[in-house]
Amino acid sequence: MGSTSERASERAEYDALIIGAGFGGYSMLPRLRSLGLRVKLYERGSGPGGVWFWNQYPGARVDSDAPVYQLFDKELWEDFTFSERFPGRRELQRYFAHVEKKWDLRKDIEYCKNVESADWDSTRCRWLITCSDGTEAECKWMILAMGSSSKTYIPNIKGSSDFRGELYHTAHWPYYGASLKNKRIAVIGTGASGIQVIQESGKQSKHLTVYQRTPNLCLPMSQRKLDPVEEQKKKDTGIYAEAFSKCERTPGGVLYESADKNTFDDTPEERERFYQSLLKDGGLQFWVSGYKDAMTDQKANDAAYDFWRRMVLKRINNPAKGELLAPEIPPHPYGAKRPSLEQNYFEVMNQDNVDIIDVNRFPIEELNATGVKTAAGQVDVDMIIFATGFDALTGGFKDIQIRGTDGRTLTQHWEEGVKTSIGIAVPKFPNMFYLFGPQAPSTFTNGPSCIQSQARWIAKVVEKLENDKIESFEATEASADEWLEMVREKWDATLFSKGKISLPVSLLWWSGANIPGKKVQPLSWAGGLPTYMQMLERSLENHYQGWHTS
Ligand code: N01
Repeated sequence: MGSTSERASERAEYDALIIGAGFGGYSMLPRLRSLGLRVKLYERGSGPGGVWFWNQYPGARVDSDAPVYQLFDKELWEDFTFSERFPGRRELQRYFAHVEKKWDLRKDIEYCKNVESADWDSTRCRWLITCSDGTEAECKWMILAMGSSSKTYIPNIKGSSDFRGELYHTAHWPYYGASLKNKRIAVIGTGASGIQVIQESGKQSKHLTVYQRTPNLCLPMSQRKLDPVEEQKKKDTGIYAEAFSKCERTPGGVLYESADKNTFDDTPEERERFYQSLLKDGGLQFWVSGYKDAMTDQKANDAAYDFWRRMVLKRINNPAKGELLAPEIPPHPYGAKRPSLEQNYFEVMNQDNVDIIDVNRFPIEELNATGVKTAAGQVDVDMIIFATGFDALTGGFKDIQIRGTDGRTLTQHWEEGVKTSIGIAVPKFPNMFYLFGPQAPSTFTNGPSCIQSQARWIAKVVEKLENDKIESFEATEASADEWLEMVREKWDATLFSKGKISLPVSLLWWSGANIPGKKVQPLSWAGGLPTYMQMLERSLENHYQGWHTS
């Protein structure tokens, strides 16, 4: 090993270093480059896409409507048109390749670069970065764009290493593919990934056993092919541009928002018609555009659940399965967990070769050489698929030892609870911003809408700081304390927590409750994207009132 000074001379120097080549990294890189900064992006995968690079499982597709699940720049959308309303992973990968080419991003990206540590050097106001292949770099600005779902979660089940068949997590699906055909398959978990992989397994497998803990109160996707001629017309007549602009004005960064009426303002007949109309066009509208009291009033929420249940039960002819998939007593208030979008989920669950095991009643006791054992018995399978989700929002930060001004890592700081400044920066970690992470509107928004708004703000701030010759920019403790309060207050006003009705918080990955030992707290800002952006702007007023500068 050379001396410190020798090593320093081998260190690549950048003005800004971005970690992650998903929507976050791709939103940041061109913006910082256009400021004239020397920028580099490190990505641990071998290609772009972030979640769309890693989630290779059969059936993976987005549940945000086209055209708003993309970057909103005209030069990108004018010559790329998605072919489906809800694009699949392959098309999303092609989209990232299109962005990379169009913006000539590749020259500033290094793939297969796994960042292991980042240390703040307070004498020089630089981040010192180390990668697992020995690469060292330093930068003034560090942007963490690992996203909300980069660290997978697999429950610790006895005997996992004894299983002799194929075993995958949905987000670590082999790149070369893994056939489901004619196999006996077990799927553990029924979140968004579970629903999608179950639909595919149901089509192809010999037998499928689904291990369900909480039924997914999913909604019809109403997938459809997009007509390129129609889409071109929408581009030419300003409909695309208006859609992207609207995404910056609605709380969820989507094209729709809740109705301006309460549930019981309508008669039962009107209510029925309204619910039907929300379901008719598919997508998340039943959740997002419903009555405005649906997430704050128990009775209003019950009415939505009752309607949803009636619709689902019509599609299930086995009463025992019906009770597991759409139980009489709701598992939680409707929408307090993000509903997924389904295409033929309930028909698949109806099939004779598909079994559902309720793991609340029959917990998984062990995995063994041939399959899965619960109190209901042994099921021998060829493949086990963990669709058990992520250490969401904060997990990705744990893979990098990030040491701030006091030498403690970010993970150590957050062990006592996540505290951030407006969901974009952390006290004691100067010149560091993150995108689509904890205490931002992340979970409650369309990803690209939230990410691009944050990226625009970061680029604007960096430009201003560079012009003002500021070397160090650090969130104040006071602003982080204030933000913590505000996040809690907004959360408490909804059904996500102890608001006006019962508490489903223990069920939510939105609060960290899915990870054993993780502190349970609100991890997303429930006050909407426009309000969030106002808070960011306000923090800069009166000479950067929410920040220390030097
Ligand atoms: O993960 P999840 P996901 N035994 O955490 C269950 C985005 N996404 O990968 O509900 C048995 O939602 C767990 O049970 P419960 C999207 O934002 C988007 O599916 O906690 N089961 C749950 O059913 C999404 O919300 C898309 O009781 C266990 C499941 O595993 C987010 O990613 C596609 C268990 C985990 O579901 C996460 O989705 C995919 C155990 N020990 C993902 N532990 C689209 O855009 C956990 N579970 C379409």
